[in-house]
Amino acid sequence: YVSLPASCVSFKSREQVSAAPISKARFIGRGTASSCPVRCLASDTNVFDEKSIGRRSANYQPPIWHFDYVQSLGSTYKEQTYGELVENLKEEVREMFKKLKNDQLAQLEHVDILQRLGLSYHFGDEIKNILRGIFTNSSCNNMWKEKTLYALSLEFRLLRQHGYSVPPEVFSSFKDETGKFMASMDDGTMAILSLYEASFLMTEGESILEEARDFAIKHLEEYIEKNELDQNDHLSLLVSHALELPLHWRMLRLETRWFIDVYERKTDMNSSLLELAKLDFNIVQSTHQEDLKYVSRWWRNTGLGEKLDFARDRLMENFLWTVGVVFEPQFGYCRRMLTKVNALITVIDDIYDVYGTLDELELFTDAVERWDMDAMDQLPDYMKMCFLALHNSINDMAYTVLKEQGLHIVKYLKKAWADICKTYLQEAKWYFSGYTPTLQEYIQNAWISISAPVILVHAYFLVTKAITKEELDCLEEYPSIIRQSSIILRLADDLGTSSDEIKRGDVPKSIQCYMHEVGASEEEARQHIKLLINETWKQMNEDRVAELGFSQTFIEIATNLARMAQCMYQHGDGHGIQDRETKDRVLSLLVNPVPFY
Ligand code: LA6
Ligand code: MN
Ligand code: MN
Ligand code: MN
Ligand code: MN
Repeated sequence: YVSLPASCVSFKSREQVSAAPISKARFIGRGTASSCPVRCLASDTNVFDEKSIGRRSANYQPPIWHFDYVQSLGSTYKEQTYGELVENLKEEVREMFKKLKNDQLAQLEHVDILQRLGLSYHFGDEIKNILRGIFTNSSCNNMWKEKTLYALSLEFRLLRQHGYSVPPEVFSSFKDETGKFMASMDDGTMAILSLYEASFLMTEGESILEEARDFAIKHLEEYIEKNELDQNDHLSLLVSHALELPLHWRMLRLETRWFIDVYERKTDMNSSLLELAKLDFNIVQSTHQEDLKYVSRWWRNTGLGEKLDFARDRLMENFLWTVGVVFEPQFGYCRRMLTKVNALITVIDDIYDVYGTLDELELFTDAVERWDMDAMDQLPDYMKMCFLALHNSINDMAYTVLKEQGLHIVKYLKKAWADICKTYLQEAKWYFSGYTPTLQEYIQNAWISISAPVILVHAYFLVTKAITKEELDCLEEYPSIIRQSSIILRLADDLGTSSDEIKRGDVPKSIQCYMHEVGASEEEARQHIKLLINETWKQMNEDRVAELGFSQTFIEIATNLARMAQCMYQHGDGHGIQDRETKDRVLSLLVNPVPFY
């Protein structure tokens, strides 16, 4: 079963043993690298114990993206080479803005297209000015009534997206005497599509937007039915894409990659805009590749992928999460550090969910809470590695903030890790005692155990230039926007992963808790969870506007995490299972440049 002496000889030969398909036995020898014979005896007894422990296994597949492959990535689209061309094209776009000065609708469409082509981050000031002007004009002169459904919906969506509070009543004029939305042939499908996308900016209690959404969905579904045969119709393409997931919920980079292809086929497209979009996408991709290569070296140096064979080794997928959360080239450091955070979370989650015994998990939780080297002594070897990797990586990030901003933030980071470990432990206890919590009890714990709070606390420090005391106090209590983002991530994850989790043995997830609590079928429970995701988005939309204390960057990051969750779990477990949609996404976002011809 396991070649015992090997674990006593030297670290090196233990690694060789590891190459054999006896993965789980790898950490059986508790001795250190150069153990003496006495330690060997100790190992002997441990092997005996180990066999009776009966650890679970998730049978995760080894990574499909190998180190050498990742290191070989390199695109020719370097910023230096294309800098001048990009600058000229950007200047052209600014000229377009000027030409549209007297046409509000055209301005809004221009902003929308820039956003969808992934270019809006270059034109932050221009866009801000345009929207401010339009908002002032519409609200001061109460111009809402004068607009077509198409124009109003587009304006409503863009203004709310950028933090303006536009009242939902602006849509009142599109309802008849009985309070129903009017379907008018003149409005057309483009208008209904525009209304549909706008409705996802709704906050709680805005029933008019709820009606608008139901109305739009019904009409768009009819449109698709009628046009089923016409696969090449531009509008059908847009409509079916929108029905799959609304724009407001979509991962930005993937949407950009998709929209570049759609825009190219549009008959009245602007070729400079298209060229800029493609160039920019490829340049951004090349900076992502450098970030990826850096973290891939870091990951290999930790040795965790190799040593902790029971855990998911998913560096590429962890990086994809990060790109979903923050893609702009200037946030490379943040991307690199957040990928480390994700990789550590993924491994630690598997320790708690799959491999660890309850006793071990108690010890690990205690060590993280104490954040103390001495607490490490009590841990089994496999946990020692993980603990020290965590400790080193996180302290390293804190060191950078100390160096650059003079702020001592270890306290905040370690609290986030202690919080997640405590909730992991709670789930393990529930699992081992066979307890099924109520849905509410479950969520109260699980919004933390999904790791979004850890990710977002780190993200805050990685992107905030001027950290304030108020924000720090707020952060410690996890502000609402963090909570909403976490709940969406949790629920989306449960929809995508719980079937496999229950099969291998794991705590009941939201779906099972709800089924148990109200006696619902699995399908009903899934519908209920989807409904909760909808509700949570409403609160998130409110927080996006209300929590002005946080920077726009941070608010976008929190929103993007929820978007990324819906992307990753759109077709099942996209994080654990590498070779389906996730693989195609990695290829199109991180590997292949957009072709020019
Ligand atoms: C999902 O795994 C997982 F690993 C996460 C930590 C989700 C988000 C991951 C990032 C951003 P699983 P559990 C790296 O479905 O056990 O096992 O909480 O999470 O359901
Ligand atoms: Mn492995
Ligand atoms: Mn898990
Ligand atoms: Mn877990
Ligand atoms: Mn899960």
